[in-house]
Amino acid sequence: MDNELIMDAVYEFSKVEAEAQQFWAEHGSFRAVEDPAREKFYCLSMLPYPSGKLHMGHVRNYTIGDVLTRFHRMHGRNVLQPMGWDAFGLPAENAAMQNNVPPAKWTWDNINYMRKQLKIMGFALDWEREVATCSPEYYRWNQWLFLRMLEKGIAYLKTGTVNWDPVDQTVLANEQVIEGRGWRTGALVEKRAIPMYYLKITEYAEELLGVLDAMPGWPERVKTMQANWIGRSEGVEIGFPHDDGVLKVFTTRTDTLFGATYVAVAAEHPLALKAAKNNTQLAAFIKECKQGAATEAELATMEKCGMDTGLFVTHPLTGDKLSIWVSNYVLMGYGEGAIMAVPAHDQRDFEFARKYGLPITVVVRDPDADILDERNMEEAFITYDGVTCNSGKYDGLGFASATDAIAVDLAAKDHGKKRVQFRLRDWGISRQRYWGCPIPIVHCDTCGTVPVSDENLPVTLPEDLAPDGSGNPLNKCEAFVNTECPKCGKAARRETDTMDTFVDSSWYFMRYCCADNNNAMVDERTNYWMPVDQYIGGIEHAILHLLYARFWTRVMRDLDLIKVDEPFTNLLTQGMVLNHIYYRSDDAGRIEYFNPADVDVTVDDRGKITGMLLKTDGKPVHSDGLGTMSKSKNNGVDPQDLVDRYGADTVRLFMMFASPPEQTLEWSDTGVEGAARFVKRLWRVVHEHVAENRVAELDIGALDARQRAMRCAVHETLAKVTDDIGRRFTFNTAIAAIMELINLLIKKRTDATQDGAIMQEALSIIVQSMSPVIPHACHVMWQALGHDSAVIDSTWPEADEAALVRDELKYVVQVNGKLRGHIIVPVDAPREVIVASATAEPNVLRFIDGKEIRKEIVVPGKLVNLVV
Ligand code: ANZ
Ligand code: ZN
Repeated sequence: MDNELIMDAVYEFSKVEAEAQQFWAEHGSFRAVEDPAREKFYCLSMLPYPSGKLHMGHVRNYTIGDVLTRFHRMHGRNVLQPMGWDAFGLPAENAAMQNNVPPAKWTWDNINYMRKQLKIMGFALDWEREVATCSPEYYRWNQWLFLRMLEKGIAYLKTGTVNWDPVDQTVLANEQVIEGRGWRTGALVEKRAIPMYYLKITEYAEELLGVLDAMPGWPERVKTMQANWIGRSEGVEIGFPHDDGVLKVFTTRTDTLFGATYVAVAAEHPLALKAAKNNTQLAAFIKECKQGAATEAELATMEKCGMDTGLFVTHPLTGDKLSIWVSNYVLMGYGEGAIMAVPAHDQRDFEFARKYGLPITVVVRDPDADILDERNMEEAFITYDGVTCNSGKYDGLGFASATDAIAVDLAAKDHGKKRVQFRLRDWGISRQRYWGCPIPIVHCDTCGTVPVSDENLPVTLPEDLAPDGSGNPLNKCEAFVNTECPKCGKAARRETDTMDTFVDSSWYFMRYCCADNNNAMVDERTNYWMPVDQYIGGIEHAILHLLYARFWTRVMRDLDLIKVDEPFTNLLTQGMVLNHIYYRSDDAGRIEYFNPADVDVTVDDRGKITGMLLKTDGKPVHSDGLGTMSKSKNNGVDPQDLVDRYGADTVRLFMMFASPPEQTLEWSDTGVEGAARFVKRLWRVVHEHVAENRVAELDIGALDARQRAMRCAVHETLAKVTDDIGRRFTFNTAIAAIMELINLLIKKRTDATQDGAIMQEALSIIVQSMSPVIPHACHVMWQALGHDSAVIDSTWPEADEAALVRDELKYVVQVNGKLRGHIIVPVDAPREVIVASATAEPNVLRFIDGKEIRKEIVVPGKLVNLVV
């Protein structure tokens, strides 16, 4: 290392940042090498979609990851922090249509630009492991694993429904359907049944749910979201006999069986289709249902309608005839696609029964009240704490005993068995989209669907196509489509569906471990690094991405490719970055949003807003409060502008200081300026100290009380900062503590010889503690302080226990419970001395002067309260 001290008096961020980055690049500082002898730490941030340029959410996410990376590295751990690109997906196709550039070019251009931006931020990334999911070297392993899944029956073909735009003659993704219409054409979207590939995530449902409790490193809220999504229900499958067989329903309320007054099936249910064969009205109704809402959320709010099939089932215990209805609130994809309807105790059934005049029978009662009269019920009576009634020999039982008793009798008649039902569905991965990983399947007229053989992987996606709005361009690409059947060799056609992009992000973190291996998906290095020790990303991925990654990891485990069960040991979900929203609306109700940077906000001296004027025309705009930074609200701040103005360190510092990572971060220009001032101040203090060139060695035995107190503050702050960063993730309080410490040192230091030594120790500790947050400035300051190693290679300092022993204590002094002053007394001061010191404090004296002290309360180490 260059020992010559180069530290300008004035902090010039561009020079400082270039110098530090050059050092890291030359020394390969962030290259991670497997070393079984060392404790590893895999620090991972969710990879970005290459949309064009970094936004504030990225910057926040990656700064958090970087602070932790550098912190753990300085603790001697072998840290891996990689980066890559979630590069397939719809936005590239939309951009392609707008600008007529192939998605591949658009994507790679964006990647190249955003990579530069990440480098400017100074993140400690190992760029040798970079992965782009749109590169054949990566996605060939999607294809390879898909083939393994096919062999094991984890991947299978099934008819699924898609959104079909009849005008564009194309399949739409869910997000392209807006209020039932195609986003481009505005045409009414139809449901179409087509064959698609599914992955059996349901086979892992029990495990994915069961282990959540044993994952202390995940936020409770995320675990709850996952549990709800998996949705485990214990219930009974009940058979209702009819003329041609038995209608099965799934219920979680077997205790209400005697209250079933009709049964209902989904529009796609075989019984509905059969009944519709000679009932045109019913056929029309079924068709209407198919066009309707698709999601469960939509179904919940939708008007419930149905139609009687004219058919009947027999109640398995009473023998009563119950009519069979087709109804739009019964989902084909859940349970048996059929329900027993209990209007008295299920709100959907209640509304339906009232609408169509179906009978309602109360079979659960509040044990301390009369049985409800169905004629004047206004809503279903829903409770698990009631007892059964109107249920023959089962009367008077609670939920659990009624369920058990009825289930036993149903089982004896072979009309029911207990079972567990999951809300989770198998994962449909076929997308009728161009910009994705090709599904490695060939369609042969003779052999059917035939998997591509391993030697012929990857099935490479042509990169020169551009969608034009008329469906997947792969369909028209003869060079791609025409091939030979791997089985019989005859001419055949390639599958043109591509994989859901969630496939790409389900295992990228394992590929980083061995990104250069072109012979295998993963290798021993993957076992070294996995699981990820710290994963950081947005809460919007709490469900699907994390669940798919957990599933995919288990599939790879069961194929003996890796050894871990859970991919992410600790999870941190960072909050959104918010900014003000300003708008105007015209008479037609059209809303125009203005960027906060273009609005002048005036405040009175109390901070109350007095005006919001658009800078360009001086006329008022309205405020819509704070909201997530987004294009649609035009309230984004471009991180690049800030970096250009203030440097990466200031931007990083603002991000970490403005709020704790899991909470939302409110954008503030003054906050950024404050961060910039702090970096400059620290720089100035260090520069002054270095320039003074006070060379005395620290001699702890020679320190006086004032000097010991200074050192105590330094080491107390260090202990706090270490805990705040490493355990609590409260980077903001760590930074605040350092700011306070600097103020205190400046106030307390004198020209005394040992003060120079204390400042040397203190500033070294401060620079090391701040280096994860503002690594560039700290890199230069550390050298200037005379250290031989680079700060990134230095060992995180440890608080000196001896320095933490205080020889003085600070007491709060109250008079009649009100704060009146502070005193400092020796640690071993007896009670009389403490009280004497308190009563002598000038401000306290004003409140007790001439009065009789009736009581003296002393809380050791804390407080004195004088009662007068
Ligand atoms: C009778 C009953 C009585 C029900 C009652 C509820 C309350 P979870 O808890 O989500 O598993 N159900 C079953 N299959 C359905 C389908 N395909 N579409 C719509 N609803 C369906 O929900 C289980 C309950 O949801 C089942 O219990 C069934 O209604 C309904 F007082 O059966 B219940
Ligand atoms: Zn063939």
